[in-house]
Amino acid sequence: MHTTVGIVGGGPAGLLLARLLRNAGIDSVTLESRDRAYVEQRQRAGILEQGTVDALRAAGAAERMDREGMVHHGIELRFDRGLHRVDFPALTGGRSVMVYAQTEVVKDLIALQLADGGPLLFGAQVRSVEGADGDRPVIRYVHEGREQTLTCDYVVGCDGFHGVARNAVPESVRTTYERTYPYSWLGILAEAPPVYDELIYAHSTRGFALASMRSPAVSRLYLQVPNHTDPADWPDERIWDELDARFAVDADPGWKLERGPVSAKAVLPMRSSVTEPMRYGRVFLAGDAAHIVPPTGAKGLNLAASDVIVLARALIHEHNTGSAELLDAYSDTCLRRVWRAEHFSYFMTTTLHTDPAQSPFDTRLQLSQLTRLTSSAHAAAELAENYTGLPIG
Ligand code: FAS
Ligand code: PHB
Repeated sequence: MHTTVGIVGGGPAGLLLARLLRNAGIDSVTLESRDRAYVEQRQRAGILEQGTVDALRAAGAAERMDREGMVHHGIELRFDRGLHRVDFPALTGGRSVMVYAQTEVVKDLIALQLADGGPLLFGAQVRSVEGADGDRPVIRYVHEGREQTLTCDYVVGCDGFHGVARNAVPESVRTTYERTYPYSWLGILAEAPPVYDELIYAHSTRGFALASMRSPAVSRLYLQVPNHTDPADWPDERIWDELDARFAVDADPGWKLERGPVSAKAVLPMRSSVTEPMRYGRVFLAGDAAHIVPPTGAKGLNLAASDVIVLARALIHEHNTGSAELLDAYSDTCLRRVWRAEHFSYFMTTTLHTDPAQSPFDTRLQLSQLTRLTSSAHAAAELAENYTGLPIG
């Protein structure tokens, strides 16, 4: 089989790219190793930047998002037992974010792809991507028990941090920059109505906590835990008690979360990672296949989206004009934005989390930074601009 663009991975990056190419009349084949149910229920991100929302709308993939998503015009920061709101539109000239889970974005894109897009194969395990420096790179994969090959004009690795497409970039030209963090997140999904209107990010000497949501009836909550924490050591009541303790503020001593049955519980390690370059010959990397951010800045899913928005623009330009100039600029164009998001995610993570080894001096620096963020419009604007998303491309 041959296709113009072979896409490895059917997560948000691969699915959005397939949609953008289909709308421009460019054929693709998407190979996803897992089954549809697994991909659609995998709990991950919850916040869409303005640019991601705009791209989903332009791609005709936003009808349910616009009906069920929740537009948020700010977040609340809690620290030193006080609370402060960051007003996005006032600080960014009108930008906001959309609360709409990655699971729902993936469901919407899969439904569209199966309805009228190019082939989307589930249970297709890609073994290797070969011939990146030739004219016809080849994807080798196993599907329905049989070894298969897909020849392509271009291959895009959208197969995440544990994917294989990255290996198509020879080690001799590939550099990976990374950082790990001395803590993780314990995340829960609870059938409990959020008692807050916007996301709450809390710094406390007990550790970080985040209150997010999936709907008016479902809460999504996270708390900082030591690395290698076993979720079984955190029964539901212990989680609720700890979250209440970390969100406590003097202005409202009775403030408590609404509790309810916990339907999902998992520990997520924190990692920053960037692989350069994001292109080698006719193979491109996008999303988590190229970079990872700690989720504190809500950038992971949105970086995946911005990569494929830039790449689709470049592939369409080449398809329509024969010029490869945007393809040649792809890696540098994306990496400028990737490193900006890496820094913002690092900043949010190290400012809001309590490193077990940090000194009281370090804690005073964090509180000084948080006070600056909530007392200076200039400092708050830098947070708001990064959180709602910097311009793409
Ligand atoms: P993905 O990893 O989503 O998709 C890659 C796809 O490729 C997967 O479906 C995989 O099955 C498939 N694949 C892998 N190897 C393959 C192979 N050899 N052959 C075929 N298919 C293959 N981001 C946030 O902004 N906020 C969050 O709260 C947040 N929470 C997260 C929690 C977890 C546990 C994880 C792992 C990530 C989280 N992220 C979060 C980041 C996450 O949302 C990613 O940024 C986003 O999924 C990136 O999308 P993709 O690049 O498409 O990669
Ligand atoms: C989420 O809703 O899952 C979420 C929101 C904001 C973050 C991270 C995760 O920074």
